[in-house]
Amino acid sequence: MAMRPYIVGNWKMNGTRAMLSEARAIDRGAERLVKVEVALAPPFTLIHATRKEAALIGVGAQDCHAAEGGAHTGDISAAMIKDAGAGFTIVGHSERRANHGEKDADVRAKAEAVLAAGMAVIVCVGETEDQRDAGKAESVVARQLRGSLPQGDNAGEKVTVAYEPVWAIGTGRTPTVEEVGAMHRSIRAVLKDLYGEETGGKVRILYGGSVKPENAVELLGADEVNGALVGGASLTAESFLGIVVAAA
Ligand code: G2H
Repeated sequence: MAMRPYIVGNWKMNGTRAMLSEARAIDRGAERLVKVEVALAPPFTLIHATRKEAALIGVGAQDCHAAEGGAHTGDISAAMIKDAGAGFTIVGHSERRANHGEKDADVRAKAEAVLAAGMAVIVCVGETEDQRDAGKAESVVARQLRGSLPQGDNAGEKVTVAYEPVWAIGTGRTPTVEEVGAMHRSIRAVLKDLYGEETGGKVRILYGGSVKPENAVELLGADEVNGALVGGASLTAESFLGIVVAAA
């Protein structure tokens, strides 16, 4: 049976309380589209308010610290995020890997902290343009998966993977449907190897990178694509709901 598509908006470092009206509109729009699971990851500062304003959609965070607490000025733990009303956290986004030097082991520690706090986790992976041009895209992503995905009992049951080719993020460029399908099939094989045939077969694999209403039908139709992680096009209800409609 086909999986229910999962469309997640990643607001990145965008949004003040004025943007809660968009979250409300997304929530109202999603109500009519029960075939699709919809979620938003606003900045930390809006998690609590988004949870209160948008009752139906999932609400999550974009990152967390791996430690439970302590002397980490400016950081936020997974338990704090859950306490603010979140049900999931994204980890390992390429902007975190590039801008904050996060390595696979850091991403895994964060993913395991998210699960320990009782939330689901979205783990991001993706190759750079140079790596793709060198023919190493699939091996790079496989290495990231093996190094970043959480381990432990039942870990695979609360995991979603987001494949985001770095060269497609915010650039307007997207891989071909064939390239997306080939990568997602390769990710599925790694997931089955890591988590077993049954659990690995059920992990949702999202595509991310310049998804828009205009290209969503095509990208979501690629092999083994179970949804999308959407940045720029999630900032208004109009464009985000256009993608949700395309997934329905
Ligand atoms: C990739 C994506 C969301 P955008 O980072 O995670 O952003 O859709 O703006 O490329």
